[in-house]
Amino acid sequence: MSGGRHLAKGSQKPELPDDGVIRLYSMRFCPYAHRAHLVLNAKGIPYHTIFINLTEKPEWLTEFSPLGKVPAIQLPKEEGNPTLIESLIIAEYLDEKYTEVPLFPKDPIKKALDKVLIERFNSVVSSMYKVFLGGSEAAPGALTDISKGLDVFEKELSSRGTPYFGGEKPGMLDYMIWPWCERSAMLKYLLPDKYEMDKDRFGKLIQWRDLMINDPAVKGFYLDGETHAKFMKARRENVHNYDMLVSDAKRQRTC
Ligand SMILES: N[C@@H](CCC(=O)N[C@@H](CS)C(=O)NCC(=O)O)C(=O)O
Repeated sequence: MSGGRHLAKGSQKPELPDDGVIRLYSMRFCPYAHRAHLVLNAKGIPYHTIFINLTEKPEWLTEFSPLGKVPAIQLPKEEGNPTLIESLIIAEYLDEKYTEVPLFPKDPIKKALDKVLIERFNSVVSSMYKVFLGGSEAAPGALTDISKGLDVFEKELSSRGTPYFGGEKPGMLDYMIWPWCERSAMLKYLLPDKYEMDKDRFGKLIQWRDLMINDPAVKGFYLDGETHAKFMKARRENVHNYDMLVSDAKRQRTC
């Protein structure tokens, strides 16, 4: 909707067609917004994306996202044209509303246990960000904490005996943890010793990662580790290069 550019302070509220299509307020490098893109893509739900500059937020953002965060989705087909925030709430709403491609297990206990695992993944996320933002010297022990956190998921995948947490196809747990798993490929570029996952310790997760990269929903919003690292390195210097991909594409077109 915004041509891939992130709308900032002073920008006009985007004019949207009266087509009843969901609008997703996003930021290209936000892992939480990434979750919403994955669910929408996996379910084949059409949507318009409005990318937001989160350091210079447009004045109108809070009309759609009261806390000024992404993701937020606007639902023109629902009574009163409501918006939803919080990636997990958005994901669960979409799963309940669009049932053709179910992502959470139907069985309430299985669903609840998957939600527990999504919650437990948060500790992996916080350790990852310590390294992403500060490097391993700035966060001693963080790499060990990431591995310890991932042990739980390696064990879980092994005991399920299926290629994905969701079974033969990715399910909600797969998609909810993927944004950070995709970003873990940054470690190779952010750490001096070209970090790679231990193949013996994380054999199942490595196979899972290779399958996930080829999943159509993932492919639809995928960025490689080098690109994520480029954004993150700038962020370390307090530069938020939101339009990095837009400018890259423009440069490619003009040369
Ligand atoms: N718990 C929220 C987290 C969303 C979040 O923190 N998004 C960040 C971008 S990755 C954001 O909008 N930050 C802007 C701000 O906090 O002002 C979710 O799951 O959706």
